[in-house]
Amino acid sequence: MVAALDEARVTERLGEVPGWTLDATRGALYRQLRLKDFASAFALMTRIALAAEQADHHPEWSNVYNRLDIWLTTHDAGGVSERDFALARAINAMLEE
Ligand code: H2B
Repeated sequence: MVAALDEARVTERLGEVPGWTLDATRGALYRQLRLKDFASAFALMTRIALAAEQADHHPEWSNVYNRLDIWLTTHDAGGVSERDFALARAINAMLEE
């Protein structure tokens, strides 16, 4: 069982995950992406899905054409945990490739 980080701690650590903000209402790390087109967005979602399965940690997300909104929250902990930072870092690494 993983523990949720408190809001101040999450805010403090946002520098580790450029592009992500705290969505305090949802208790989640949030990032909005605009890809080239739908195919690019869905390709990225596929990669994220595979990483999520491997880590057994899954995103909440919404996709409209080339836009992808991602919320990372740890349901088991009721907030943002280390696992969300790990997935945010992994997604950022994919975007840098
Ligand atoms: N994903 C996320 N985002 N939060 C969780 O707490 C979580 C998960 N728990 N994926 C996992 C699956 C858990 O339900 C399974 C049983 O390991």
